[in-house]
Amino acid sequence: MIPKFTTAEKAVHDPGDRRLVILPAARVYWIVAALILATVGVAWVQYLAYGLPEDPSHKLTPPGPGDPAGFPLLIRFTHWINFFMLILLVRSGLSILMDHPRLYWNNSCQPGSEWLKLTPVKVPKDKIWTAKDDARYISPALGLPGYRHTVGIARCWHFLHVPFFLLNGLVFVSFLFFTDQWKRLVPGSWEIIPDAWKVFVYYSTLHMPAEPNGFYHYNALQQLSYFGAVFILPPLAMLSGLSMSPALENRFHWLPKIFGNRQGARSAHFLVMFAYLIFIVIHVGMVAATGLLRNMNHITLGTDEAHDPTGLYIVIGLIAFLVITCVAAHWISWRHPRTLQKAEAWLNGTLWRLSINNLNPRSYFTKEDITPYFWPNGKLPQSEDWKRLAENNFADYKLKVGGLVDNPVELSLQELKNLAVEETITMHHCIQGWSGIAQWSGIPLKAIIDIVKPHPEVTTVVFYSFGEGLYGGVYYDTHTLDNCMKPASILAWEMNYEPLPQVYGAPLRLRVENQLGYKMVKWIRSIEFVASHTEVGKGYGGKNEDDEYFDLIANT
Ligand SMILES: Nc1nc2c(c(=O)[nH]1)N[C@H]1C(S)=C(S)[C@@H](COP(=O)(O)O)O[C@H]1N2
Ligand SMILES: [Mo]
Repeated sequence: MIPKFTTAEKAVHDPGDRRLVILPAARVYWIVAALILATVGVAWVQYLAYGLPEDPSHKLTPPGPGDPAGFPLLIRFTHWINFFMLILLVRSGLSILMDHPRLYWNNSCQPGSEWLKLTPVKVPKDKIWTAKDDARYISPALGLPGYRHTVGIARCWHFLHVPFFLLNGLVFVSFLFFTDQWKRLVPGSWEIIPDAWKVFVYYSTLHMPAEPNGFYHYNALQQLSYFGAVFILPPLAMLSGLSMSPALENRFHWLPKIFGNRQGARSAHFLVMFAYLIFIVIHVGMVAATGLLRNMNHITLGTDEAHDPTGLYIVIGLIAFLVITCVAAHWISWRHPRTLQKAEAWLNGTLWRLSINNLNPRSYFTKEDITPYFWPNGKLPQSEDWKRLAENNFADYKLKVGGLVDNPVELSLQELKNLAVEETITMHHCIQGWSGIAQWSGIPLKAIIDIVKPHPEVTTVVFYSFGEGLYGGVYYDTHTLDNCMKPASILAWEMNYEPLPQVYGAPLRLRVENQLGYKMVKWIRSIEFVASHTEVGKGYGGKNEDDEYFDLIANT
């Protein structure tokens, strides 16, 4: 089922160059080698020098009255729901990742400073290379929805799953603690650590320790890894995910610092995904190797039958259903993306509007934090009027402000500068995943609003660009009047103490800090006050919202 791309869409989504590469920085090889040596290497040394340790599984006593036995229906059910959603989250996450296929531990995102590259491209120095140029193709067999530059649709899938994933996890964990089931996962003593090591020495030297019946017990290493998958990875996924939100980063500057910085959080989010993949591979492998039929019966029917194949058949059925779900998701992505976008707006758009969209950004960064690199994005305007104005250094530029206002105005750059100035140093968060910190100086939107006096029915401010969108047509975006009134919402003419360069949006560009980069229109031609964003363009709130299914509210 191949999507029906128009020629323009094909050029964006289905490029000729589809190479998938995985290029870790040299230091990553050293770290991985050191980790393997410190674990498997040490296990082998211990085995060769002292032989196999005593098998700690012998310590497991037969289950007593207060011990968990079997797998209640709710555990089995939430386990499989979790598996389904995890696969969809990983696949949509991969599509998001490939829109900026580089991972860093620094906020600057300077090409060359990555610890992992998923692109063979070296950023050219002799021409403008935008972050959008840099996006990579991923096969729809791996990514949801796959292809190149499909971050809007991928985010709909990713975020639509998050609330249900959390809810399912909450039900699972609450159930554990309402019953005796938590005893399976939560270690009773610190002895679990040396015991898990002993089990590890068995596995890594290719021996099998005695297998406890998982209906009642797990071995020490198994218990520790399940504990990690249930109690450690999910909070890390949540915190690193939240740390990428511009609204949260602007208000709670300590949040991304848990992971070093904002790009550290993005890298950690990726590493959590990677840890889950490794967990799934080992978990499934071990489950198959240690009594496939019995284990399948445990987790489907909840019975302890060693020879009945029913459980296995059910799991094969579940996996077939997962494949059908993935094909259906592919079909929805390309045939009904608007429905997906509306569902996302209905659920998460509402949640964010009621919560983090109300936060005020707090200034925090200083001159020292300004990053040496700042990815450019978008197409430089091709319009004759912009080029003519640029030739004259925008001396003849007039910003037109109108719509539902008492007092429409046209203001030159000098007139704007005489009105009011606000300076900020902030982090830019592009939807693709990269960031950068810069100083901006310009007029607070509040000062313009005070002059034009919007009518009471105005809820939304539209910013039109001289430039065009990805598929042609005027680039524009909208912001709520509330967000325009916030601190650090400015029309900037200065970047890093220099006049705003052309690539970065001269003569004026928007900064509205709690939102993602695509809402910060560059090369601004005019401003219009309207009653609703639905009256403009296709009605979804901006050029990218109209054409690429981006969120109207971009707090995450
Ligand atoms: N007119 C216009 N403004 C635009 C864009 C664009 O394509 N056209 N791209 C947006 C996106 S996606 C981002 S991330 C920022 C990039 O700003 P920068 O070039 O200063 O990094 O500009 C935003 N403003
Ligand atoms: Mo962006």
